Amino acid sequence: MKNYKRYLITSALPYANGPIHIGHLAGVYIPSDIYTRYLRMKGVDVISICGSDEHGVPITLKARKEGVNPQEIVDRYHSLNKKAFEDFGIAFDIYSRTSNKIHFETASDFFRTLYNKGEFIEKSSEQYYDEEAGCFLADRYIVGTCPHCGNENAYGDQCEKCGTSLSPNELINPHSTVSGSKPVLRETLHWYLPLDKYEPWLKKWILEDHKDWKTNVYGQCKSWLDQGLQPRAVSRDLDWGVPVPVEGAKGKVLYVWFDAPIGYISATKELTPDWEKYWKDKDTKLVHFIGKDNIVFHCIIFPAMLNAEGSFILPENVPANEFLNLENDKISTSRNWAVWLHEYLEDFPGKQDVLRYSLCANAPETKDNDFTWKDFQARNNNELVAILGNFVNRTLVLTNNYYNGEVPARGKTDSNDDAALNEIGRIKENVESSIEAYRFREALKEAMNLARLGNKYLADAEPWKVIKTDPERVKTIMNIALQITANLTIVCEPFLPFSMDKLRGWLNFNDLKWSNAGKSDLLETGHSINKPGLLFDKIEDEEITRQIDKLLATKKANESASTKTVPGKEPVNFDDFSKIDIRTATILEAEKVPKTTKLLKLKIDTGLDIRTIVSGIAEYYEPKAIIGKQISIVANLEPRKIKGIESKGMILMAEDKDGKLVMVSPSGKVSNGSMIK
Ligand code: B3M
Ligand code: ZN
Repeated sequence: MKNYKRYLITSALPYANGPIHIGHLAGVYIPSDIYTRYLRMKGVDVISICGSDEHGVPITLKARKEGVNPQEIVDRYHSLNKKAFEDFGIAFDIYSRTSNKIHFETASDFFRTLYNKGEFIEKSSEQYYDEEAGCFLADRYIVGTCPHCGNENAYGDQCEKCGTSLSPNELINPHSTVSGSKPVLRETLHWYLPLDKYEPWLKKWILEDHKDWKTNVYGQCKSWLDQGLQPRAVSRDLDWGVPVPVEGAKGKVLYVWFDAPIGYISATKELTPDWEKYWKDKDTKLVHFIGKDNIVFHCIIFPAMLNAEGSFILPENVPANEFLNLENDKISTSRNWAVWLHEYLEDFPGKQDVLRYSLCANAPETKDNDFTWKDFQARNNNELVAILGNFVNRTLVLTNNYYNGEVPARGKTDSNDDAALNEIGRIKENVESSIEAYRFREALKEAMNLARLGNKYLADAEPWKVIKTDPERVKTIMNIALQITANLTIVCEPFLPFSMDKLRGWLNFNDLKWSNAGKSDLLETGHSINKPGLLFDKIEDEEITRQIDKLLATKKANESASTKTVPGKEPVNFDDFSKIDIRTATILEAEKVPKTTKLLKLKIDTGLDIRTIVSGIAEYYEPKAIIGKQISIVANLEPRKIKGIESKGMILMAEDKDGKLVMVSPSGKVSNGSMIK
């Protein structure tokens, strides 16, 4: 394996069009944070880059929806998200934004370099145009039916149902999301990156040289490359974004997926004047942390751009995660189906590590996974409290009780002691190799094994019993338990930084070097520790029920919002209204109309007469069940022949949102023929 001089870690730049939720954390930012913290503890040169993606249709659509300027949207969410990451201890060296001047310059320079090298194809073509709104329809401005899976809400750039990347011309029955109108075709000029030209190079670079990439990442790349690459437009007709920096490009901006990854470069420039050593020296290891929907952009398009430019390094790895669901349903910003970081902190103040822990333990590393509040509670109560918290607490409390907080000397060790001490080193190595292989769930499990080891060691050695018979021996036991505790503050640090910081405070131990992990003499004899507090506390059922109820309320609100209430009708005057003869009646007989599925033939008593009405309710009512039922009818509707039967009048029905019909009946008994007015 190559020895790198430095590391450049990037995490996908979230769109500044909504707050950060647990799906973002689990998929991208917790893994990148663990990796970065681990490298920092190793003392290597590492920088971690992130920021807001402030361009593209996701931003302008949100602004349009709220009737505000896009700038207002990105300002709002940039500060909210920056704070959320800080609150959760995500270890970026910079959280920049793509609306910065330095980014405009960097992205324009990049485009111009490629343009001057003749790397683009300049092509005029017909594209969909919304005549009502007066704009071209790219990406999410246009929806239609996916030609691959039939999803009726596929976007112009991607079908979110089957994951296929699309262009607007492939959509069946396309319509504008701006005005809803049917678009027309209009001629427009754009610049294309000829991905087909890079195909042979990409095939070798990914399929041969990067067989080590995660199978989900490698698989997606392979399927793209197998299908064959096409030139891809890198400009758009929009007024929000980085203007295309060449003559004759008025009203055109860079495609957001062209400018956003360059955002990693501009953020590095903003961070340090020494930025080139991170981006242009082959001894830098570049790692992109992303979610699976970003794979093609980071593994194919951006590398092709970097390759075309010529002076930059390429990613060494792109450890993309799959998606996290919430309580069995896809996380969705528009349906408010998410746990938002800022709301979590209001409900669970100070419990950042509990969320970090449960998201990492359950991370969607190889397949989509589900976050449930019950699992969250169990992870806290059965693992953090019962395993880690319990071990640390026993060790620190006993040390305070027996030795007034001073680390006792370790005497002669027995074979159990030696086994435990050896195990510390083995666990450290396992955590390390798992992190380096981007297997963070496994790494966390190993780190927790150190606390498990501690618990087992204490349970076997029983210092609380031995203290009565052999107090000298207890000194050795407690010394070893304390060394395990000190090791925990190192190996658990990447996962649980807030709690380990607390623990180091109680231990009076601050030597946070990864190379210290595995050692059995981190705390010297006579070293003083402080009085501990509780590392974790139990989460009660009520707190979990409250969160589940909150989600149920969201589900309800979504259901009623999706009810399409028919718009109100034009007013009518009272005279017109009173022309309609609405009255009560009783069903005397009911039978299905032969050879139909929907119709019932009803004999009814209207108080005026006994007559026949044919009604389309057979799908909802059994004939037998409605005999004797009192209903409401329009008695003076002109008679009509339905399936050869003369129907005199109409039964009043309420039509539910799903089209289901329910008969309108008086709520108390009245005589047949009573007027309804
Ligand atoms: N803004 C897409 C996303 O949030 C995106 C990533 C850009 S990384 C250069 O899914
Ligand atoms: Zn599809």
